[in-house]
Amino acid sequence: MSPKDLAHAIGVSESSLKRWVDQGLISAARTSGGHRRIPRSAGLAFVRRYGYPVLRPDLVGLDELAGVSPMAAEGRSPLETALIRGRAEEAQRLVVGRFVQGMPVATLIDVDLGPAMRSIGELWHHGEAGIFVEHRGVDICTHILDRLRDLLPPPDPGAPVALGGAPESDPYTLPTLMAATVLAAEGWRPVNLGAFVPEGALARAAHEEKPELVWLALGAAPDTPSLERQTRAWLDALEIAGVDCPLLAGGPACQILGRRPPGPARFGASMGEMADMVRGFRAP
Ligand code: B12
Repeated sequence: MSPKDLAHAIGVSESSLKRWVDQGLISAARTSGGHRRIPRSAGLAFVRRYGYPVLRPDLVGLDELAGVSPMAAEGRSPLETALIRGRAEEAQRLVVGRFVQGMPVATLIDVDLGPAMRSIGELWHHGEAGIFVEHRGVDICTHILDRLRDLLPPPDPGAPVALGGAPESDPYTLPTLMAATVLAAEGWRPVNLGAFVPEGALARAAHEEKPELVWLALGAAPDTPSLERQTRAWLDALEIAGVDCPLLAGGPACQILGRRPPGPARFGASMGEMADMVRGFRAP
């Protein structure tokens, strides 16, 4: 199957689908021309694993599942539609419903919330008509992530501390909140400093909290040098604070620039990758 066919079949954007392939969530091969091709079995394994409804079975050779949902014509998942239309309760019901069914928090973010926010960005390109939709979408997502945190077991008294946020010039609040939520789900005690964190504040917080992991959510970086500068500034701040622990960086800026943060910082392309990595840092 092509990413386009599978995307349309399950009602998500083609760019989301390609990203999941690149993140390793769906196995795929490349044609000699470099195009991604998804074996039907791998596509179905993904659909079954994450519980996606097949809205256009005809596109993926499942003609026995007759019936075409109107959602497929719009090409949007129910969560995207709820977020775009500002239906906060419905968006929350969809996400919490999948959480209760057992979907890991990292997966919920990688395959549901993240793509829905990216598609809001793609849809409106910050045009005047869309700015309120974007801000409202951020608020709804924030509320949903807070709700997920409430539904998770509280951290053990001895849970390791993870500290993180976004760089000083970075206004993006969701990537760092997503990271905090996933770390909480993994049994850590996250201390989220949010957006716009000055390096001095990071150093002080690190000195006080003695984290075993620091995350850096890179939401905005106009170019690769600034991505590197932001990351090095955080590495320096941790050194000044005398804190020697892994710095795990990732976020929209890395995705947009197609770059990893430099050197000693570890990179996570998705929340799933982050969850896998932190399990290796320590088994809380
Ligand atoms: C919401 C939003 C805003 C809001 C943010 C509000 C808030 N409180 O956070 C505001 C209004 C501030 C904003 C402003 C701007 N924005 Co904006 N924004 C977005 C939007 C729609 C969502 C961002 C978001 O929350 N992403 C969170 C998730 C969804 O990102 P993700 O990459 O999918 O995350 C995955 C991985 O990266 C990883 N990950 C994420 N975080 C982390 C952290 C760690 C530690 C790890 C390991 C992994 C990891 O896991 C995630 C899940 O799979 C994006 C669209 C997009 N593509 O993200 C545009 C987008 C980033 N913005 C864009 C632009 C152009 C702007 C402005 C320049 C607009 C303007 N003209 O003013 C300004 C610049 C602000 C600045 N100073 O830099 C462009 C960037 C284009 C480019 N090539 O650079 C985008 C891509 C929209 C678009 N398609 O045009 N924005």
